[in-house]
Amino acid sequence: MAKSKAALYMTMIALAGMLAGCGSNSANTSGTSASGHEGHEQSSPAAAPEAAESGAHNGHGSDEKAGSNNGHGGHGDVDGMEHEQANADVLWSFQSGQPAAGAEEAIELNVTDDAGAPIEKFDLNHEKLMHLIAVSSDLNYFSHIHPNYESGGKFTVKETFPAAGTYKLFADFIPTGAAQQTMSTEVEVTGQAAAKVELKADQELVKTVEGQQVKLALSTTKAGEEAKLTYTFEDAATGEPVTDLEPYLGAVGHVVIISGDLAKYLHVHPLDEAAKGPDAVFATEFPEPGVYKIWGQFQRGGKTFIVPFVVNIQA
Ligand SMILES: [Cu+2]
Repeated sequence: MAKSKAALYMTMIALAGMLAGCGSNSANTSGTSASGHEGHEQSSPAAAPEAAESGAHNGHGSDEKAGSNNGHGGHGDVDGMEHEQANADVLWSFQSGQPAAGAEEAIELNVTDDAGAPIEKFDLNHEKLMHLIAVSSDLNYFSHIHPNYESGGKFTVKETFPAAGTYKLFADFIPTGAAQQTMSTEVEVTGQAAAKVELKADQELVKTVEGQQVKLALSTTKAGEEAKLTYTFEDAATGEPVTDLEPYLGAVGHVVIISGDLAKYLHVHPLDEAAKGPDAVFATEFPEPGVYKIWGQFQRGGKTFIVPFVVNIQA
């Protein structure tokens, strides 16, 4: 990339960051992606509970930190307010300067330490070095993708934002020897906006997705308590329990939870990663009262599917 272009790039990122900070529009759901684990789906990853308080980290430097409590790793903090270890920083670059709705955008993430030196080594976490979740500000659009590691702390990935508006992107990764990090940014996408979808708690936590009837039970709907999320699957046509769920990124399912104000991000892995159904159980803790959207991402018959639910968490 030529120098002048790089400069323009950075300017645009800063601009995008500023725009993102002051408004929120909506975007649409892209629907379920048929392709394995990459792509846009209306759902998400899962894992041991890693709660993250997502700060904001824009191209111009405001920092967003997400504490993380990685269930297998055992480090990170639940409330995400502080983390001592491994303060990573991510510089986000959008190749076009400002993404346009419907156009494929190349995204570059450069991971550095606090001093600005590249972080070059990362641990695999559920088969990937980095997980990236992009959501529209109304949480109607959800995309779970996996940036490729180039070298020198640089990751690249392509994403097509479906409609205009503000999007929030969360990258989670584990610098070798450090706690899991979640960094985020906001970006304003130009073009045709979609109708904003109201985020409203589901009356009933049951949905039929791609032939499976999926129920979600929460052991508590109170903030600050350990909440077990139990998904139960049955064949929608026959009513038979589903016992042949397949591993997706090394576990029976992946769950991502984001608060309605986009401030809290939790990436939760199953308690028993080898489960095959009819139950898949996850444990986490909702840090604060409010509305949360929960995307469960599962695989059966070689096909991944995403099950979204919206819940209300009380004080
Ligand atoms: Cu992922």
